[in-house]
Amino acid sequence: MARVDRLHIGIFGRINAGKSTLMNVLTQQQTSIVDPTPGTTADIKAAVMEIHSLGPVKILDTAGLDEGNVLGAKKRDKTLSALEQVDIAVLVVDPVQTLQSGDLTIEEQVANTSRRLGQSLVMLCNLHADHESRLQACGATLEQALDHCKSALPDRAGTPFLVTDLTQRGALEAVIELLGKGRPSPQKPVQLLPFVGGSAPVLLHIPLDEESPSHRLLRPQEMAIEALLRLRVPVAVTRVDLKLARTGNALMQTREKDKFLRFFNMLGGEGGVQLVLTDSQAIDLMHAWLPALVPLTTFSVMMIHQSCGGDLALFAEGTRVLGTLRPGDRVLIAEACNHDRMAEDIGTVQIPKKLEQRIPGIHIDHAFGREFPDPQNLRAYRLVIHCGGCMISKQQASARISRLVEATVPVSNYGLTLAWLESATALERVLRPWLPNSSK
Ligand SMILES: Nc1nc2c(ncn2[C@@H]2O[C@H](COP(=O)(O)OP(=O)(O)O)[C@@H](O)[C@H]2O)c(=O)[nH]1
Ligand SMILES: [Mg+2]
Repeated sequence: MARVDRLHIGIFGRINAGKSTLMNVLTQQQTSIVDPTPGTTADIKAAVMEIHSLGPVKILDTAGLDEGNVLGAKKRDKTLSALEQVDIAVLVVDPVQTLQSGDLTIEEQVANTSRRLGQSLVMLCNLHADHESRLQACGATLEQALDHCKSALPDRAGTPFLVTDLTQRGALEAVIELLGKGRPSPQKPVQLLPFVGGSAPVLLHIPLDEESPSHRLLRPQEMAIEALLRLRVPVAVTRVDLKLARTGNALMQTREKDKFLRFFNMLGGEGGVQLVLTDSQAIDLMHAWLPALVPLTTFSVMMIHQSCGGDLALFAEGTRVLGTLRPGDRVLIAEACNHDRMAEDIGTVQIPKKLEQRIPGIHIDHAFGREFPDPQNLRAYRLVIHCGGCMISKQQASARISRLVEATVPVSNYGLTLAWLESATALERVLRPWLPNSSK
């Protein structure tokens, strides 16, 4: 995944607050149409760019949240789902407009949602050219108007705040400074194999097959080798012939097993090898061959751990729910990309077929691409099984997790579900190195 990790900045507020003006100031061009006609910004406008002090960013300009008609309601839904996916929410207000309306519903909705999702929030009070005369007309001072706006913030003192006229010189610098104050603190990168260290060897089991491309290993295999070398942990690599190991011929099976165990014992065996990391398709053999106390996990769990930001426990808990499903229970399989589906597609064919075999009468729905139910509709499901999510941004993934957590619906993913379908005890074993204190 050579995707740039962009900071997502969303611009929210009422009609005519100056959201599109802000977008254009930031992008320094006419990205969005600016006009006093309500509803000018019809859909979400996105711009990607580099801001010197912030790095790569994606900026989203949204429609006014106070548009009243049917189309307005549709735009509002899109705007609110954009709000779930930002790192920084910029709440733009025209303080005079806000004061005149005497209402803060929109501002409170943005501020509270963003706080609930743990995002950064900043407020930009945008002074239009005629703000003084409009203030006079309603007999208020600017301070009173600003105070009124700030009262929508759950954390008044802690929310970065800027008063500016976006059409004036210096506005861009001031806005960038505001965004810098709102910038979330960088997350610590997730270690690939956080529990590995010291001088005992790690044994990688990589069963190449006919389809394996020559001259290179798969990305997770390369990643593991590189991470271990950086840690100066000795790495040993071997390959079992899966076909021979699975023939009905006991002699051949024993030979493959003995060959593998000889190598394992040469490295120090049980107590000497700190971890065996295998391709998931060989988990049945490794689980059966290796003594029960030898730590064993798979490349696939390693990747899941990293892609979910280290929060494997959530997915482990969700996967255990598979064992409690009953006929009539509803499961949602969610696939974030819309790729061409092959005959043996994992999400639409393989997993449903295996689940229906194991739990006859189970009810399976699908969600593809961008569609993902809101918390209210999620509650119909006992479990959501999500794809690896390689096509969605970190922000989209965490927005989905937030919805699941809010709906209190457990979540698993393709890799862990397939492992559970293979063997529930093997699944617990491959999770253990990552979650040593887990209940099972
Ligand atoms: N003088 C001045 N006018 C502004 C400012 N921001 C917005 N406007 C005007 O307010 C109207 C609505 O602005 P727009 O950015 O389209 O608002 P949006 O609906 O929030 O996207 C336009 O006529 C803008 O020219 C500002 O900072 N200063
Ligand atoms: Mg607009």
